[in-house]
Amino acid sequence: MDKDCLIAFGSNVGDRLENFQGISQALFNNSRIKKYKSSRCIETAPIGGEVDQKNFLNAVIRFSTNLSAESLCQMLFELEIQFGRTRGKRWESRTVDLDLLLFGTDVIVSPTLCIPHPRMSFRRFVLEPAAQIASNMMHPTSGLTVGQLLTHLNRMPNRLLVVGCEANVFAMIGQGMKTDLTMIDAQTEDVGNSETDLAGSTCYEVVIARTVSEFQRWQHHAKLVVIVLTRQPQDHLLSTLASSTAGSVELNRVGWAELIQLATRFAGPTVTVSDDELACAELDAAVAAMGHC
Ligand code: PH2
Ligand code: MG
Ligand code: MG
Repeated sequence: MDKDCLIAFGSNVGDRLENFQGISQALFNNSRIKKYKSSRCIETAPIGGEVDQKNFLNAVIRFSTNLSAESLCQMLFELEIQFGRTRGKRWESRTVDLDLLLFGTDVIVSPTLCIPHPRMSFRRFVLEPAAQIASNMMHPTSGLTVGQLLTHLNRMPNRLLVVGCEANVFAMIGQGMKTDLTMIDAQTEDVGNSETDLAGSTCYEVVIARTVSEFQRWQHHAKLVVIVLTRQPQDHLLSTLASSTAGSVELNRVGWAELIQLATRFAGPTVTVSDDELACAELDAAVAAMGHC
């Protein structure tokens, strides 16, 4: 059975257009690839990585293939090398980056593969070209189509809905993020309150959901759900969480698991980080990647 596949192209080193045309030719001429279709190229500002990187040329390519996900990724990896890709630090400049975004509606998590691509659902430089050729393609973990994900990005207020141990989240986000953030209280604040103020602003609001009902109340008013997995032992986490909510809610293992599960199934983009220094850079990059309408 052929799979309907979506891949992302990115290049910010060398002749970017020549790189794109070379990759397009190679894929188009491959006998295992059928129904080749590509979006137009867009020029985008670099997200994450070193500050002095050049702009990217980004595009999205759709095709069907009878290759397995593993063989397809191996083939993309070899193409990257053929086009001069070298690998050093994460998010460094590259001649060609080819990421498998969607492989039918398969969800694959293995040591070598993560499909859907974990950051595709909030990256404007992926969703805008993808919507040109794959608006109706399903993103299996959010349950939204590519077109709906882009609409979500455009319509939702600049707000992060965070699930995680409140004390850790405050410490982590407060410490190291470069994004201009305002913390608001999930319990007392009204969902509609500041939405108009957030429109067109680069400032983001952060709401921490401590209970299932808080999550349910805020989930239709957030651009991105952030799941902060802590490295602390569960029991410690639960007691910190219980004390930080001042006895207002009963938190137990079941409640916590339910909250994480709900967040994971959010009908929109999610990002999962752990409570370490890398998380701030990851979240800053995620916010930057959502861009402006
Ligand atoms: N890819 C990255 C990191 N940052 N920024 C833009 N604009 N385009 C990309 O393709 C891109 C990026 C990691 O693969
Ligand atoms: Mg990439
Ligand atoms: Mg890559």
